Amino acid sequence: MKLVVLGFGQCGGRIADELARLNRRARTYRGIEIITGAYAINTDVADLSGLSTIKPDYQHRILIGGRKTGGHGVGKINELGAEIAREDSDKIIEAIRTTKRLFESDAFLLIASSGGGTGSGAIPIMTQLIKERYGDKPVYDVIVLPFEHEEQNEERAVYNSAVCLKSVSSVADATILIDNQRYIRKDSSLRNNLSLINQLIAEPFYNLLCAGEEKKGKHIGAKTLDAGDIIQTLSGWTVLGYGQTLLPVFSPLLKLRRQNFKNKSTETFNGMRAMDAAISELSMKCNTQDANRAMYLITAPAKETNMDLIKELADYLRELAPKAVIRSGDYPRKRGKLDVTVILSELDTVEKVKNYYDKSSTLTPVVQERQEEIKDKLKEMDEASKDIPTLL
Ligand SMILES: Nc1nc2c(ncn2[C@@H]2O[C@H](COP(=O)(O)OP(=O)(O)OP(=O)(O)O)[C@@H](O)[C@H]2O)c(=O)[nH]1
Ligand SMILES: [Mg+2]
Repeated sequence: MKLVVLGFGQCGGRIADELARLNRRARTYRGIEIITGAYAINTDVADLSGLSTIKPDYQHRILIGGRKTGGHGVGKINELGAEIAREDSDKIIEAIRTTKRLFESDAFLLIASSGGGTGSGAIPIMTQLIKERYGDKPVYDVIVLPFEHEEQNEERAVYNSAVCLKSVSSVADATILIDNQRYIRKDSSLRNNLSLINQLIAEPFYNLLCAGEEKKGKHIGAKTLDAGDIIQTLSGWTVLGYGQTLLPVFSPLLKLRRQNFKNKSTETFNGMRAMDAAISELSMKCNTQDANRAMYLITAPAKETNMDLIKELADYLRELAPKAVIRSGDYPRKRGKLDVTVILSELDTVEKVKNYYDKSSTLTPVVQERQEEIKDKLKEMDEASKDIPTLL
């Protein structure tokens, strides 16, 4: 599957940069292309210059709202992020138009955090405009949710998230939810290592996008999972999971073991372990039973996958998501590793999103009142200065 990737704000830009790196990896090690164009869009010049893989010209690192913000961001005011995106949308659309293999691309992937100002304000506006312009391609939005400590200490993070999620969910073909907090569950030192979190966020996309683009026979599985399957799976609220099991590479006994029945169960066990890890490490906590569509991809040495394993994994996922239409595929790759990528989509209940909505309905009047107060105070300042001459 080939994507056009657009990252908005600091978080979105950095994750788009990470995906651009995955594309470089796919090109170097697998000779395939998974991203046709990668763009970062921000109101902050410093954030744009801090990226490393997205091309460093103004058409790929796009500064918006330069006049309004002086290149310093919108300070978490997502209404301003939205307004600026609308005003400068031509710049972004024009950049997309020049993407070399735009017409070969299967979909757009837009990324932003929900808690900031620029990304969370710009992403719904651009999703809508891109959909209007390129109606034949789906538009998927990746939304990164704030850390717990941010939700507790900054009511703007909760309010922005609610507004962003509501807006995005009404325009995007699917909203992929990524909860920052999930990535520091096991190791809280990661909180200060956003770049490692970004790598973990991007990783599941690697095999998922590569599988359907393979041209070499030995890497084509019994059941290929291509762009069509992914498009059929992605709809509405969505989460991703990724898990892996390391396999012994040089085992003289391996060949012998493979021939007997016992070994088959070892292979199945390895696969189940990876699937287990994928499900327990979902990008956001949810109830798997709420999924109406699901998909898994198993990437492993051809000899490590067998029909038993594929069937076992399908049965396992069916138990976890009994309502879901399940699609699956296998992707034969080199020795030493077995990994499973899972998508749970069309979730009909998402507690975390509902919580943002609940908390924000009490915050909405407070935020609006505060904005009125700011306006009143500025008016007072204007009044006080009315008899003072000006130099302009
Ligand atoms: N995973 C991840 N989260 C990030 C990263 N950078 C910021 N965040 C999260 O994103 C939220 C803040 O949004 P930003 O993306 O920094 O904001 P912005 O879109 O640039 O908007 P303004 O700076 O307000 O103009 C917080 O919840 C951060 O924890 C990143 O590189 N990776
Ligand atoms: Mg910023």
